[in-house]
Amino acid sequence: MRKAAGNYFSLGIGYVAASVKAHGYDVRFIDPNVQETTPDEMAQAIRRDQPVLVGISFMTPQFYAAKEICDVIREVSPSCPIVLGGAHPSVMPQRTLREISAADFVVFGEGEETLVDLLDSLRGNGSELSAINGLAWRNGQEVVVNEARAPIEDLDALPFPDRSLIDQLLYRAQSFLNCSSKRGTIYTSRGCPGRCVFCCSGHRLRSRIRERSIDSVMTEIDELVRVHGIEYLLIKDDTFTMKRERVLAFCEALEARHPRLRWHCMGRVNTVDYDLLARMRKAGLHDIFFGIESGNDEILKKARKGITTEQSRAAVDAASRLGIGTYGAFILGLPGETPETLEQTIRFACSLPLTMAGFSVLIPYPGTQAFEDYYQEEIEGTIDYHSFIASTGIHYVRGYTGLCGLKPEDLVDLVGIAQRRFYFRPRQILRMLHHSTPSMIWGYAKAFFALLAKERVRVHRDRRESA
Ligand code: B12
Ligand code: SF4
Repeated sequence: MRKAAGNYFSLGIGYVAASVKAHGYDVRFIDPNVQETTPDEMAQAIRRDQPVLVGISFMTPQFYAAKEICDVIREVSPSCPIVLGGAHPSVMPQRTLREISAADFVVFGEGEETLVDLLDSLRGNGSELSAINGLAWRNGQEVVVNEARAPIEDLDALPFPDRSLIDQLLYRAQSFLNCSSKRGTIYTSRGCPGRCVFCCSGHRLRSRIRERSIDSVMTEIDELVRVHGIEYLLIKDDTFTMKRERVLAFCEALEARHPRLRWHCMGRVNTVDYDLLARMRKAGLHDIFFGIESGNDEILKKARKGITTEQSRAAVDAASRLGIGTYGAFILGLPGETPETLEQTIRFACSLPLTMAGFSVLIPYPGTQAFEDYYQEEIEGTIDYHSFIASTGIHYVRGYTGLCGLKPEDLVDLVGIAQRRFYFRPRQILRMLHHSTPSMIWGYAKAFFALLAKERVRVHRDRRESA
């Protein structure tokens, strides 16, 4: 998983740490993913540092790891308050506190202000716990979920994410079309107005789009270039291209200040056209991510994606004509899928001039509409969070495979088949080579042989089964 997704410095933790530091608190940071810290080493760190509070950030697939860390901390330090934050606790604060008994608090939603309020309250010079918006806490046996905190309006007022917490060279953030190893990530806006059924940003984490000023963004980019030496910037906003005027202003400023910087962003096919992409290209855009999801317009409607296949084709064509690398993401097993619509999606992907494509099985993550639809009948406490990882998520596609008549394992197999049909084409290989640096070619070669090996295993298995 880490290899596939690359590893990222958590901007969320960076933001929260910067805010509490600005209020006079000291922060120590451990990232077990890149520092390979064992639970024992964490226990030692707690004993040594005697923190006034420990915070843990996690997404759903890391649920059990987070739970284990909480247990370790509780054992070493029975009275140290533990607070949980990040995507998973944010979308189910009450349930998280019930399921992780060693934790004391959940900060749900944006954490900068809530955590400062909590620290002040614990020190005895702040508000009562019940008055801190965005906080879930324990009142005896009861879990209390306070009112949500209003989204932070003035993002410029926040200090930049504290990247001094850890050696940034430990991170290898990926865009799949990396053009330099000296890369860094940034968030220039928060929120997404989308409503896609498979995504938390458009559902539980939903909030109006709020933007930082271009000046503030440029000052952070200056720091990334000067202090961290980055040559390739990954803009991780949910949809960077949502507002055309802002993208144009960004391009203007970036070109003037960092004409050699190359960058990647998350686009949306119905918000770009040839002219906009041409301007972005001129300002250094190297590659763009498009969530294309399906090759069938009815399925796109059911997924509430708000785009059409025609818009996807136009966007990918335009980017390709301009020499911008494109990564198209497709989901197999969306609500209402049939074997025919799945086939249409694979064909559609192969018909587009994409540099790369990724296929995954729909996983109804907590916080999404898909989760609520699938789990509406489930009883508390029966969710196995191990399964919320694409490659092992078989159980979680059952709700939808019932609709498309495919067995869950067939849907997983279909991901492999789609990848092979997409990548094992001479034209596709040439297209990728055209966009590659020597180190990327080595990476592609390894991925190519891995796919080939999987194909041999599959053919062998099919032969055995039919014998
Ligand atoms: C960048 C990113 C990644 C990166 C790295 C994440 C990281 N370390 O930060 C990578 C590529 C590794 C990644 C991987 C995955 N991701 Co991701 N990712 C994102 C993305 C696009 C941006 C995260 C970000 O930087 N946000 C900006 C910061 C400012 O916000 P934030 O992280 O939420 O932090 C704020 C609050 O949450 C809170 N907070 C956060 N941590 C803490 C800690 C404490 C103690 C406190 C008090 C507060 C607090 O305060 C912060 C500041 O306001 C989000 C989408 C999104 N809109 O957030 C998805 C998202 C978090 N990812 C998601 C998913 C599903 C995944 C994967 C499971 C996908 C997959 N199938 O492979 C994997 C999991 C990998 C794993 N190891 O298990 C889902 C989470 C769903 C869920 N229920 O958990 C999201 C929400 C996407 C979505 N829209 O559905 N992801
Ligand atoms: S998939 Fe993209 S457009 Fe849809 S809700 Fe999520 S972030 Fe927004």
